[in-house]
Amino acid sequence: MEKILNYIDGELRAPLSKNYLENYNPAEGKVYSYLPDSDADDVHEATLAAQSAFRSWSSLPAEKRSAYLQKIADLINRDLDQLALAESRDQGKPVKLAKAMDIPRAAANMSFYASAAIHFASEAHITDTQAINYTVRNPIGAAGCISPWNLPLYLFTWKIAPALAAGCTVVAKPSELTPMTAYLFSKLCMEAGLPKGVLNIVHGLGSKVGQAISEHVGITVISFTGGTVTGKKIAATAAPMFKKLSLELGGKNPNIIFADCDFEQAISTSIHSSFANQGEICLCGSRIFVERSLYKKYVDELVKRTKALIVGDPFDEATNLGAMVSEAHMNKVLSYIALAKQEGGKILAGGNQVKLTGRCAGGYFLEPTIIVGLDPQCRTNQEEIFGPVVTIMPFDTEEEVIMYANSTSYGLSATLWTENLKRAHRVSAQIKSGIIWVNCWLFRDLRTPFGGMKQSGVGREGGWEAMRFFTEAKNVCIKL
Ligand code: TXE
Repeated sequence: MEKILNYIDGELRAPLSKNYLENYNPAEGKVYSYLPDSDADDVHEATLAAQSAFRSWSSLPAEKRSAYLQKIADLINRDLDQLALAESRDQGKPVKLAKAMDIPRAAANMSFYASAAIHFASEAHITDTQAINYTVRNPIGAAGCISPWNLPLYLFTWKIAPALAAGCTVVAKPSELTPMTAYLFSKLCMEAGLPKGVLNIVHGLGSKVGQAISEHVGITVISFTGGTVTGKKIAATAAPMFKKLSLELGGKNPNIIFADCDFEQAISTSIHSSFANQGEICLCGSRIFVERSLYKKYVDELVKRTKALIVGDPFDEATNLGAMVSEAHMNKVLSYIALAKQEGGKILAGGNQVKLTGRCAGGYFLEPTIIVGLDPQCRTNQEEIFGPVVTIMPFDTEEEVIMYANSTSYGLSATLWTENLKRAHRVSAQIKSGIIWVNCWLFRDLRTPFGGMKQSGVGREGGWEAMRFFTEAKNVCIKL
């Protein structure tokens, strides 16, 4: 069985402990490869490599850094099919989704920041006739990038690319649940000739490798995407060391449907925003609020279309929902469905585990699930479930739905469906989320700031925000 290796100082290395963890294919419920069970010693080696590569990488002309990133983007595009298959095998998602979204987006992340590297600029301020100030933005040093399992290569590259473009070197850790595409990515970096030590990838558990990255004094900036509980742990370790932090955490996003919406668009997009990637996207709209006059029509149609979705083998082109990432996560989602029933919820679609036959007989599959009859304040409507489960609730007024939308501790994204332009602006202004989508969902322009409010995180990724995050600003003031 294949053994994944760490990528440290330009070469593939076994973990120093020689210990490995099992890597499951969740669609089959079987181990299909092994990944390094690395620890603080491997992180230390990776950090030393990143520190020693920093001087030359940060002083390389931006055009050369850009060329490396673009070369890696080209190699991702070349290997799109192989990477999509690996992503699907690791994560459980339909391979067609990995081909259409995850892998093209990973290539786009590299390309976007290849361009950003050469267009990045800093500011000058003329203070009347008295002084000229100019800002110098220098890369900080060795950066720690810790990413989750739901969109593995997509989110991994979303962190690494701006760090490298800004001139930082990197110690990165993919999720232990989905290590394969990061391993294939390390081979592409070697093929692209990326200088040794510029990017180091250490595989293993969050409690060992992730914790060691947070603690290491040689890593001065950390970009993390994952659960809110983990984000708190990282902040508790890194903040007293005054490390710069960007934390992209969970969400409990409202999907608000006004009666004047384009019904067909609202329904067909709601199917995606509810169940894409088995609902394992932090931006999924898990709480659907529908204006009362449209409520019955919307619920009936969403239930009908949800029941028609195919839960199946991720390699099958017809499949809409693949496997949940792990047995533990499937059980967590099932426990929330049980909680919803205890809280008085009525299941209108789904609610159960799906048992497939053949290759996927041992896999972790769930039906897409719609629940109604719950209070917006109950736990089901307050806690992140991160699975193919949505609740639908009616509302009467704009004020009421804004209050519901803002009533959780999260504030990542929100979606509004209305043809009334004034209302779209008015409501968007009052919702406390980092992203508001009006009449669309998951539409991304990589130049825009991305991130959450409240317990959905701190800091912003995307565009110049990410480039600035990986640099330290210094002002030079010249008196005239
Ligand atoms: O993620 P973790 P988990 C949410 C979702 C999910 C919950 C928990 O609700 O059910 O989080 O998921 C690394 N120091 N999201 O536990 O642990 C870990 O190895 C440093 C939302 O699987 O947050 C992995 O690489 N790192 C989310 C990464 O953190 C640590 C996506 C994320 O895993 C660590 C995923 C530690 N002490 C889950 N412990 C989103 N916002 O998109 C773990 N890690």
